Amino acid sequence: MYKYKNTVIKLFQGDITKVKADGIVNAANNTLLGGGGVDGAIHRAGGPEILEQCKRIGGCPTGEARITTAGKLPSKYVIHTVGPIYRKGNSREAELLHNAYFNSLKLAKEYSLKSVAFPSISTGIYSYPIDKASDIAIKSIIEFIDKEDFIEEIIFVLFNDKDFSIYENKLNKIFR
Ligand code: AR6
Repeated sequence: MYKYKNTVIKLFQGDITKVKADGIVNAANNTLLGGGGVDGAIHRAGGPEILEQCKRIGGCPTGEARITTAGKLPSKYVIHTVGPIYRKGNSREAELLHNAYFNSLKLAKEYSLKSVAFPSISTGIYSYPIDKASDIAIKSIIEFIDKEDFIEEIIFVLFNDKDFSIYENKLNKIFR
């Protein structure tokens, strides 16, 4: 557990669909109509209520975020954001990934969510290198807290050991 200003930052290894937070973030695609990875897991565990709302929303540009309720998930809301597909790093990927984190937190704040859980956006099917992506994830939340507002709790949820250790090492360096 880490603390930055008034925000508690936690790390959790495992499945984000099991996390009980006011909001969990989904690494979606521009259609918002579901897919593989964490997106598939969230829709499967949350049930059809989420997809119905996503259809009504009608898509989301890369770097932006949209919100639905969470169906059968233990959370209250799902914030769907779309990270960039990593090409060679020179197609505005860093800026778009930053925007995905930042805009997810803005939406969380608009809905007065106190706790928000993030998966590692773009580092699966969209192949963003985890070392670069984790820097952006951490910097983006710090910037949000500095510039915008505080969130009581932010949880980074990492699916595997390797990603978890990368985050743990970086957070230890920054906050300890
Ligand atoms: N809980 C937490 N993290 C998970 C889970 C889970 N249940 N499942 C996978 N991850 P990805 P992307 C991790 O591919 O790269 C979809 O088809 C995974 O190990 O889910 O942003 C969408 O519809 C990785 O570290 O998302 C888009 O088309 C991280 O979540 C596309 O994939 C992100 O991997 C988005 O690709």
